[in-house]
Amino acid sequence: MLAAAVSSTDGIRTRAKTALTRCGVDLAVFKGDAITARTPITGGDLFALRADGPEAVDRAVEAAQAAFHDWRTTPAPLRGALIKRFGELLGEHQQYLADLVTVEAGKIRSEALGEVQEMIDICDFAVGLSRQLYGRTMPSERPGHRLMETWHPLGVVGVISAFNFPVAVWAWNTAVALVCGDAVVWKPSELTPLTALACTALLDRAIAETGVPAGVHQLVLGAAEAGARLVDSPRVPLISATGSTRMGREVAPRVAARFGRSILELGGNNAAVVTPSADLDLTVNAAVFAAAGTAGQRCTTLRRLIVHESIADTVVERLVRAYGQLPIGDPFQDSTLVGPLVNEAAHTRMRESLDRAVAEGGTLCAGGERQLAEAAPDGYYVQPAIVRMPAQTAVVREETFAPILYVLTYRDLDEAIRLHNDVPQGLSSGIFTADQSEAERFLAADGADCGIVNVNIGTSGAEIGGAFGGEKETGGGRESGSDSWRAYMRRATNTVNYSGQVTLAQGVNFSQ
Ligand code: UN1
Repeated sequence: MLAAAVSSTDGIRTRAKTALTRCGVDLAVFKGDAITARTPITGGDLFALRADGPEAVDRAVEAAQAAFHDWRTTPAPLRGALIKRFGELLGEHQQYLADLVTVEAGKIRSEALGEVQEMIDICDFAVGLSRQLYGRTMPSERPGHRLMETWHPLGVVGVISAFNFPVAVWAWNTAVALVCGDAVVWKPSELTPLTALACTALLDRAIAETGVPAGVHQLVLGAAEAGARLVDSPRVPLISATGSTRMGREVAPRVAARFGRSILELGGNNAAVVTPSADLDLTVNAAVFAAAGTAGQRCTTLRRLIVHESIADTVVERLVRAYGQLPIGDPFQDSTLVGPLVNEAAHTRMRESLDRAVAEGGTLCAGGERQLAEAAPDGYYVQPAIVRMPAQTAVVREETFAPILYVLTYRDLDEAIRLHNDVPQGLSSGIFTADQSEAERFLAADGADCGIVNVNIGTSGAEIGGAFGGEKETGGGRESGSDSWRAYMRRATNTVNYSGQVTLAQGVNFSQ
């Protein structure tokens, strides 16, 4: 289903200006010509901006480090007060921030509001965390000794974020890192500078209002060279980077070479298994959001459906029918469910993958066509695609950041799990079943090998309370909830001797 028209670039620019101003961004930043803020809705240019070069990145790291020296001794619950205020400001500006997410990432309204909600939620979580940065006390083997651990702030955290979650993933890192007593230098995607400016303005306001050291958060806008400088900076003990596996392959060894730590959240190739006992209404409903939602541009997007051969025809038929009803178009229109791809390159990659899939024996069952090319010649709207594959061929094993759902079939659950795990990536997974033993098998040690494993839920749309991340080429990092905070702190093991005597561990005797 198609909307007839899309908003004009001028209208979108006006909307962006209002949102930026309301969030406290000084529009005087729009000088220079190194970065162009644009919108995938029309493909039109909105504003030109300066880019921060390597020296500016160094200055940001220095300023963050200076602020860190005071911030690390601020009691954690007081650090929480900053995030509490920031969360309130996010709530008050939710509509404006969502506008900017729609403008820059092309997300539909509900998903853009949801992304901002994810920021608010992680702030709540981090405020609670500020009173729960627990260390353990262990029994000492020596009399009159106490053995314990303390978690201390780590230093400056470099956050590199991607276009598809331009603000939520930054917030997962930043809310937690700040509560942990770290300072943050943020290098957002060059495709989404406006959301970054708006969030930074709100955080700066919270920083000023709560009397926090001014430099604890720094924004650097720039291309890959700015990111590279941050990655190589010896004064940044932790790099948290979200993006492609290709990007992670560059970042990880460089950070490791200087003995830095990294949290990597890279590509996914997420699959769901559909067993004969599955509730098909629920399955189709969940799969359509997971595969076609966000125009297939989540790292958690459902890319493979592994269906029992006895129900595969029915499942595909129902999916094709549902895909035919999907309203595609301007994400600012309330009825739209599928917005644009981020740019022409994303569309080219989708086309190439579909051609490869067909060459590898696949049958295109739905979608794949470009839409609205007349109304938006530089906007890339596509009909989400479903391709039935005879086997898990090379193209299926790669992540294409676009709405392509490959459907494979299986005979027994062992085969389904084997297929499921036989890809290089390991982010998110799901099983649709009413059979508890099948669900448990999928969740077990010899089941799905991903960081996120769901039952009767699609692969995307995780809550912030859990740890988020995945295995294999997804990079192994964990962010957001649960005990992910530990990666943002350093652990000190403390032994205190109150016995008045020297007793050596392991029974060692060294007395003269
Ligand atoms: C991403 O696509 O990089 O689970 C993050 C989800 C969202 C986060 C996705 N909460 O789909």
